[in-house]
Amino acid sequence: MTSRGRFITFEGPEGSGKSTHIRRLAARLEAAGHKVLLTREPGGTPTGEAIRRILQHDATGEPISPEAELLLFEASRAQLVRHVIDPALASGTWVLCDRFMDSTTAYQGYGRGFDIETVLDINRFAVAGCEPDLTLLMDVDIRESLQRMEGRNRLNQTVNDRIEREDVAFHERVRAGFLALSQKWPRRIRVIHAMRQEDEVAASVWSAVSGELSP
Ligand code: Z5A
Repeated sequence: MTSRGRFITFEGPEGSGKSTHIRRLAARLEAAGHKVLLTREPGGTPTGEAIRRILQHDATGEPISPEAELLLFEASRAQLVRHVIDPALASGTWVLCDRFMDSTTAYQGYGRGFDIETVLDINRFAVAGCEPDLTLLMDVDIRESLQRMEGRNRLNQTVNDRIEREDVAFHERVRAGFLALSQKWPRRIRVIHAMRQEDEVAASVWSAVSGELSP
């Protein structure tokens, strides 16, 4: 019988290096002989990617209410879990996901101000027991996060999306929210200090993964 794969999520403020380090970890796990699937939220399925376009750029031209925003993130997640993550884990694949349920608690709960227990309940409904084995919280201060996003936008000639345009106080609440979650679930959520050189951060990511999950 195939043993179940492992489920690892990356969380943190924008520009904290999630995409960079998820790719590095995938390469290292593959080199160690694991089958790895990389995915992201919102997105990762055709339905989820359509939801992502609506969420990031007000694609309909109509302002999105905070309630609709919360439910759209959860709808993308419900689809991703059932169509991608659960089947992959069942076939023994390691799943690495760029953002997952803790982002909703941090952004819509702590950031927008929805009741945290309500957000946690809706998360539970969406994931139906498919919770991460390990979450790497890439922590950077918000000034650094905003500087990195500016640098990335200059390089790629892109502009900030709808949520990135929120004010500094919003992003500070989100960061504090992530840190509060890491205190609530210290075994699952490991804080990685992501303001160091990229190689040092990658070493901490690997040490958390290999120590916790013995790849
Ligand atoms: N959102 C939500 O509100 N609720 C939810 O439930 C979910 C999401 C799931 C998704 O954005 C948005 O949706 C996000 C939260 C919200 N919005 N905000 N704001 P996304 O997926 O498009 O993007 P992101 O998750 O915010 O991250 P990002 O922009 O892709 O950044 P990143 O992946 O964390 O970082 P990166 O791309 O690896 O690196 C960013 C830059 O920093 C890049 O130029 C790197 O070369 C540089 N970098 C990386 N590491 C370092 C180090 N160590 N030193 C210096 N520079 C570095």
